[in-house]
Amino acid sequence: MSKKPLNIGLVGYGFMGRTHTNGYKRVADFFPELGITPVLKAVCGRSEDKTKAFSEQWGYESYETDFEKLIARDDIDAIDICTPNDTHAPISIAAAKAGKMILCEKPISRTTPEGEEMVAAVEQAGVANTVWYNYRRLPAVTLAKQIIDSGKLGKIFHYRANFLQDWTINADLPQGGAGLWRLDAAAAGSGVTGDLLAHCIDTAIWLNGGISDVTAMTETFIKERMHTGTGKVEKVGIDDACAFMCHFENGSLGLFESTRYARGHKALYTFEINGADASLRWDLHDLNRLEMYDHSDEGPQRGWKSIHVTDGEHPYMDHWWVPGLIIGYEHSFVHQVADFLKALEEGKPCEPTFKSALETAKVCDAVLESGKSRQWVNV
Ligand code: SOE
Repeated sequence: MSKKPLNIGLVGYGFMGRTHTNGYKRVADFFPELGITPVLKAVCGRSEDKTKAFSEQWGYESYETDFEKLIARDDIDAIDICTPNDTHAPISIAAAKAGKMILCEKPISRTTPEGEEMVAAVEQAGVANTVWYNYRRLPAVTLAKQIIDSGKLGKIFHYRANFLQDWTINADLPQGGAGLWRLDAAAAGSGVTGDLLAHCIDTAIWLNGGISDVTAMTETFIKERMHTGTGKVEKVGIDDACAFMCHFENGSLGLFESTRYARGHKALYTFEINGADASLRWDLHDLNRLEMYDHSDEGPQRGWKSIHVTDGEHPYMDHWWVPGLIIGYEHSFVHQVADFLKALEEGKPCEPTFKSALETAKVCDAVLESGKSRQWVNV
C-alpha cells in the first residue's frame, strides 16, 4: 500500500534534532498501520558544514542555511523546530503564515505573550501544530493517565514532582552557544523553570488538571559567567534552581522542585500522585515501571507494587518487542511522531497543541514572578 508522504523540514541539528529525526526514521517500521509517512526532505542550520554533515549522516535529502528559504519551499509540508527557545516564535509564525504544519520543541516560548502570538498565528492559519512534551508518551506515564482517568485513585490530595540535574555546577561553564544557550536568559527565557519544570508541569496538568496559583522560590547560584557571544563576563539571568507549591483546580496540593545543582543527579524526573484510594509514582531512571499502591488490596498483602509496563496491553507496547522487553527514552519521540500522524489522519489535534502548551507557559511565568515577588501568584 503506498503511503501519503509528509515532507519534513527540520530546523536545528542538535540533541533534539537527533531525537526527532530518529522518531521520523523509526515510525513507519513500528507503526505500519499509519497511512502517512514522514520524509526527511531538508534540514536547516546556520553553519553550512555542520548542517550538511547532519543531513548526510541522518539521511536528509537536502539542506538549507536560512529558515525562511526552508519555509518558502513548496516541497516542505511540516516545519519541526529544534532550535533555542528565542527562535520558536519567529520560525513558528513564519511557518504558519506559509501554511506549514508545525512541530515545536518544548517549551513553546520564552514567555506567555510570545506563546500567545504563536497560538494566534497557528489558529489564524488553521495549520496542524504540536509541542514536543515527549515524556507523556512513555508507556508508564500514559498508563498513569489511564489509571487516573478511570477514577481508581479516588479524590486526589497531592501531586509532587522533581527534575534534578547537576551539569552546571562548574562556574567556568560559559553561557551561550551550542547546548549552553540554556544558561543564557536572552535565548532560553528562563533556567530550570522553562527547561525542566515545564516537563513536570505539562505532565501534571495532563494527569491532574489545571493549576490555579503558585508560590515559588528561585535561586541563581552562579551570578556571572563568560558569555560565548560577547566574550565578556556577564550577569547570569536564569534560575539555576526553583521550587514551588501550588493549588490544582481539583483542590489537590502540588509540590515541585528542579535544579541543575543536585550533585549526582543527571536527569532524575520523578512524580507521585496520592489519592484517597490509591497512589502512583514514576521515575525516569526506571522508565518502564509504574509503581502503584492500591488501598483496596487485601489487608496483609497490601503494599506498593511495581508494574513492568512492557506487556502488549500496555500503551504503545504492542508496537515493540515481546512482553517483558523494555524500551527507552528515544521511543517517546517515535510515539509522538506516530500520534501526530494518526491525529492528521483523523483530522484531530495532536496534544499538547500550541494552545494547550500555553497553559504550561502561564504556570512557568507565574512561578518566575512569584520567585521574584515572594508572593502567591494566580496563574
Ligand atoms: C536539559 O539538560 C535537557 O536536555 C532538557 O532540555 C530536556 O528537555 C530534558 O528532557 C532533558 O534535559
